[in-house]
Formats: sequence, C-alpha cells, structure tokens
Amino acid sequence: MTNTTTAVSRRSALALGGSALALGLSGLTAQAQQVVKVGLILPMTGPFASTGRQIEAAAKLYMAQKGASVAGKTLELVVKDDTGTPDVTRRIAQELILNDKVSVIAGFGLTPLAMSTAPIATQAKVPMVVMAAGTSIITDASPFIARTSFTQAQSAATMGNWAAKNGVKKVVSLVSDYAPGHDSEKFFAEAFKADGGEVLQSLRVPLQNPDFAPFLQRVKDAAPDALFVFVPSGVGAVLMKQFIERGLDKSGIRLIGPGDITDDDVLNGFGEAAVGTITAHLYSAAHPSALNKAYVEAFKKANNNMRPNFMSVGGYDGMHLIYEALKKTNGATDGAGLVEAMKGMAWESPRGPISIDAATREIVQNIYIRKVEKVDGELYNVEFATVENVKDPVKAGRK
Ligand code: VNL
Repeated sequence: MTNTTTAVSRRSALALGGSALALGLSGLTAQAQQVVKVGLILPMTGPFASTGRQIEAAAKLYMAQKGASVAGKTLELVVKDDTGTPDVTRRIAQELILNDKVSVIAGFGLTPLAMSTAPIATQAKVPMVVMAAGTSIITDASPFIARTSFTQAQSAATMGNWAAKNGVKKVVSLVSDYAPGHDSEKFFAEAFKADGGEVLQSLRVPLQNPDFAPFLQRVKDAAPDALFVFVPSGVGAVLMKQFIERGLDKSGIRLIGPGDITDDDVLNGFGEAAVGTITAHLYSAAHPSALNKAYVEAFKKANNNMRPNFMSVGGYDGMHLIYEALKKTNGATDGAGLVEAMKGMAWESPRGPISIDAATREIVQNIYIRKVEKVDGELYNVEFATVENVKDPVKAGRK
C-alpha cells in the first residue's frame, strides 16, 4: 500500500512536472517569437580589433539609450568575432542565420569580409548592414546590403578636389594594397588631376604587417608637395611613427588623405608631428553639433574614456537603421521588407545629416575637410570646410 501510494504520488509528481515543463516550454516559445536577433560580426581580435571594439561599443550604446524594445519586439544583439578572416566571417554569418535565426547580419570590418558574406545575404534573403567596410562595389554585391559607414571614394575624391584647389601641385600616393586602397588611389587621382594636379608616383604597400620605411624613402626622394596616404583604421599609428622616424615631418612634404590616417582612436597618441595633417572624412569626434557632443560624452562614459572614431558612427547609425526599419514594418522581419524600409531613410547622425540612397542602398553624407590641431591639450581633427551630401562617385548618376 505504502509502495503503491508512493508510486502514485511519484507518477502524479511526474505528470505535474511534465505539464510544468510543457508550460515552461510554450512560455519560452511565445517569448522567442517576440525576440528579433541581430548578428553583429566584427574583428574583435587581430590587427583590426579596434574597429570591432568601436562598433560594438557604439551599437551597445545605441541600445542602452533607446532600450531593447522596438515595434513590439525585443531586439537582441549577438556579437561574434571573425578575427578579420573572410572565410570565418562567411561561416559565422551562415551559422547565425541557420542556427540562431538572426533577422539581420551587421558589422563587416573590412572589404574582403563583406564581399565574402554578400552571397549569403542574397541566398538567405537576410538584410546585411555594412557598418565599416568602404569599397564602392560592396553595395552592388547583394541587393540585401545597406551601408552606414562610408565609401573610400567619397573621402578620396573630396580630398583630390580640395588639394588641387589649395596649392598642392605634385603628389605621391601611398595606399594599402587591397580594394579600398585601390579605390582611394583611383578616386583621389581622378579628382586631383581633373583640377590640374599631378601624381608623381602611386605606391602600394601590403595590407598585412606593412613596413612603410622603403616606401617613405622613395617619397622623400621624389619630394612631392604632399603625400596622400590611405591605410585602414588601426594602421595609421605605424605609418605615422615611420613618417616621423624618416624625418618626413620636417621635410616640408605635407601629409594628406582620407581620415583613416588620423583616426580618432589613435590620433591623440601621435604627438606634435601630426599637427597640420589635412584629411577629408565623414566624422570627427570634434564635430561641433549638440548631438555629437552628447554622443562623445556618453560613449566615453560607457567605455572607460575611449574616444569614438569614424567606425563607431557606422555602428551607431547601423543600429538606428535597423530600429527604424523594424518600426516601419511594424516588427515584421521579412528580409526584403526590411531592406525596402531602409531605402531612402534620412536622419541626423553624430557625424551630421545622412541618408540611405533609395536607388543604391548607399550612404549619402557630408565630407568634411579637417586639420589636426591641439584643442585643450588633445589632438583632434578640426573641421574647417564641408562638402554637403556627397554620394559615392561610382553611383552618383544612378536613379
Ligand atoms: C576598410 C576601409 C577598412 C577603411 C578600414 O579599416 C578602413 C575596408 C579597418 O573597406 O576594408 O579604415
């Protein structure tokens, strides 16, 4: 009898447990339907880790400020480290889509990482928000791509026009030997020559473990008015160190380029030699708007006083684009619908006014001419001229 009772009560306990489990699971399922996952794939380790760090910090800041609740759904960020390796980026994107069921993939620290993943976005019909990489062709690689970073050509062409019109006659260009370097070299030269400038030499240095010394010696020998440089974010410090070691800072050769070289992430460590460097770019931590002042303050506060750089705004604005697209679709996560909602979106970023070109899904933004100056004891890119609403030159005519 005792045994039977025990058995019965055990059985009912099991039954109860079972239904409790069933309840718990259905509760979970109901909850899972409300979650919208965004997979953020970034180089968090390796030579381009600063880009990952900046974008992750900015995306998290955006979510902390706006809350995770959007259009009746709970947005969840899944951050993955691709170490800056294209095969890894693509594999992580596949896993995030198939296993984690993310509705959007985002990040993409370098052009090769974005290009390797573009076919996955197309096949899976999942929106891909490019928050960093800057080669013009990227947005043509998939109809599911929208970009919130920049194109190298936007900055390089603007620099070419400015240099030719401001007393620079002869230039040597020096770029990292991969796609955004080639874009920088080409679009700078085209604009500079069109306005009467002459490019004496076009030098290319390897992307991985670059030794700039032999190239800088050739620059010194060629004695141009200016050296135009593109190296990706995070590499500028090495270039600047060797520029100074070779005595180029005292040679009268001006340093110009897109703003990757005077990246806010590392600029303050450059020292006096960097003062006077003129660059054309989309963002400066010193951009004098109320929105940017609040952004810089909040970003520093949340990140151990780290200064936000131009990569960070790609992450911050990328999250804005995802939030606003979800609001437009009332929380629907169908990929084609989300991309449609992103087209033509315009808003004020910490960098200034920006929009997503409806025809090309490419960012349109101001490009500022800036000069490195010491402000309150720290080095900043101080903006002194603005070219408004710059489209990617490659796509400028498209409707
Ligand atoms: C790229 C362009 C990467 C500009 C960068 O830093 C950059 C790219 C990592 O498209 O690979 O500053």
